[in-house]
Amino acid sequence: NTYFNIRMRAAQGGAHELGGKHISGGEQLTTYDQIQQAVNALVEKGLSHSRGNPDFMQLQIEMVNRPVQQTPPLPLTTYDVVSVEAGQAFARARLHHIGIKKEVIEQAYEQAMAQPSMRGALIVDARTGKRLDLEKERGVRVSKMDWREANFSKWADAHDVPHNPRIKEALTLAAKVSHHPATIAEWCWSDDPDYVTGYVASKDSGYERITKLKEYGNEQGCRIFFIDGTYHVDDYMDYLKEQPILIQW
Ligand code: PML
Repeated sequence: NTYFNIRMRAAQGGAHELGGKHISGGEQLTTYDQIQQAVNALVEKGLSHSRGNPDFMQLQIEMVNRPVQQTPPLPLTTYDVVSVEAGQAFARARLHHIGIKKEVIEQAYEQAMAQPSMRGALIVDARTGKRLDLEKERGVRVSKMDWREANFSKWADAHDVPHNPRIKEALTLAAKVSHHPATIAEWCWSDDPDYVTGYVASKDSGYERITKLKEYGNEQGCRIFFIDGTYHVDDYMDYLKEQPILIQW
């Protein structure tokens, strides 16, 4: 089966490259006969965002050349925390439990916070805390992944998870990232000022949602991949950007 990756990004105040503010983005990986439907869904997503109306939108339709791999979703757990401090402390405890040293967690956190407008991910050596990617203030964008709506719906019903596109997208990304043998853990929260839930994920501990990792109104997100630094970072980035993956329950 030939697949196509459809990508949408929307901004306000002109194109992203010309200084416009990012409003929303999204991707779908579909077969040829589903392209129209995917385009419609992505345009709708770009037009109806809580951050306002875009004045720039770009759509890209690209045939995918590599064979699509499949991977199952990560098991999901939600931890309710009472405050940002409790959530941040809990996230650190989970990362430490996965095997990451406290100094490394702090060093990665500091590096992420030093890049307030970064939309992609930071790749960090899980032993040293050193940043491995060379994407500067942009960070690494994970791409070419999807989870068919019908399959996600069945999974969500069976696990009592809300049918929420944001959760679906985060789960899809986390499953793709953790599927790579170099990945030890991921730590993420949104840059959306109205969304404060984030997660820690790994192959063994699954996708652990933490209900408060920042205050409302805060636009600084975070996405860190802690990896085994003995892997070649170029191969790892190529996997994140180019290897098509479908989540299949
Ligand atoms: C969730 O599980 O509720 C999603 C958390 C991460 C959202 C990341 C994002 O929106 O960019």
